[in-house]
Amino acid sequence: MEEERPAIREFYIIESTLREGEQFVGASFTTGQKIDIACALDEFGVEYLELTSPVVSPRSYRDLQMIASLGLRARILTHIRCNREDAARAMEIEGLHGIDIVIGIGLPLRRFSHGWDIPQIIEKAIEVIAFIKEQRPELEVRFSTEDSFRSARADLFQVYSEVDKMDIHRVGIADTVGVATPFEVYDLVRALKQRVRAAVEFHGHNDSGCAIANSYAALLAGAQYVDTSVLGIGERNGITPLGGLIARLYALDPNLVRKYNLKMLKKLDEMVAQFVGVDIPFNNYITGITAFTHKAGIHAKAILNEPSTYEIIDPTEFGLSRYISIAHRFTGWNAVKWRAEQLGLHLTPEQIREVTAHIKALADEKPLTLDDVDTLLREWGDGFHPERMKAKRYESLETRVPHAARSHDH
Ligand code: HCA
Ligand code: CU
Repeated sequence: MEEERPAIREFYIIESTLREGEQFVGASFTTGQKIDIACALDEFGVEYLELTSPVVSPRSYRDLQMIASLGLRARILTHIRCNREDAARAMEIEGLHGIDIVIGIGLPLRRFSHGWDIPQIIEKAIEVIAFIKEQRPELEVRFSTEDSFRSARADLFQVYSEVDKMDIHRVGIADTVGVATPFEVYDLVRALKQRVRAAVEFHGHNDSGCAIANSYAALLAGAQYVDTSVLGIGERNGITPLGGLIARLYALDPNLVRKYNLKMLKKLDEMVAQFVGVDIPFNNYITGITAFTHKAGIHAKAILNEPSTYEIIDPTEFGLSRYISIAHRFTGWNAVKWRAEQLGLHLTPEQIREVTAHIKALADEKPLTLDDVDTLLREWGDGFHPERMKAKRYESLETRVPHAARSHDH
């Protein structure tokens, strides 16, 4: 019998680097940077770009208009509060494809933010949605509730059922504070899908490290839209990172993400990291410097024979390469042999064994670099052995000390 696979078929990425990402503390994108990000994301192939509300500032308005006029393949959305004024401003934008409306329905927000009760929220939502549908019926409309996981379910379902009657495109649930677990997300999406005709979108923050797993759970439960940002930038420690979601989906089935231009991911991560003044984390999904680095001799041996032994993601699909770290005490014969071959050296099995033992012993004494190992391999290839090499290293160290510094000693 065929194994039953979780069903994720059609899904779309709503890329929010230019909205949620702008709320990251380090972000203050210039118009040029926004265009660069939008074009790169478009080339990557995300289906939607969500941009900051035109109400935020005059430049936000101009930039939204500018990006909506670029004629990108990605559909352009903007994100507004649930009121007529915001909706009216958004509808002035030519080339816009949709409006994402958000409102908080949890008690704290009702009490400390807008102050409306549930019937008032429903009334307001219906008014704003009707306004948009009347003025710009071609626009996609999404209605979402902030902090959905700390809102009472009865309230949530009441609000969603009412707005769903307006025949909107999507309803969104947002884990605004990053408190939800994958099980809760799965459960809520399932329950919501039974109550609405609209497609479901998930937006998840990463405060407790569940953003990717939560987005994945949402998709498994039948959500079709997931919000991401490049490197996950957003409020506090951000939301589901684009690369992390891609990694997660690739791990389920590479065909799910081959609709995207995967080789662009590195460039995207680098670009946004630079614009917001951070480094790509060393352990980042796919693009982190150590993401495809193998160290232990046993791993290296298996990887050299068959990469899938210790890799669920093929780096070459992302235009990246794996790296086998050999300059340490865990190193092994196979990895050292592989490196010697890479360097075009012809060492006998005996020599490989000797040099491997030597690398291990040296690594116990001090940290080694790949350069050190390469030098050793070359010297071994030339017929050197440890004692003669010691002398040689000493010599080369000497010659590296600048003359002026040496003359000082006299
Ligand atoms: C916020 C709003 C939001 C909105 C999410 C959405 C959130 O910045 O507080 O529109 O679905 O996380 O609730 O980003
Ligand atoms: Cu958010």
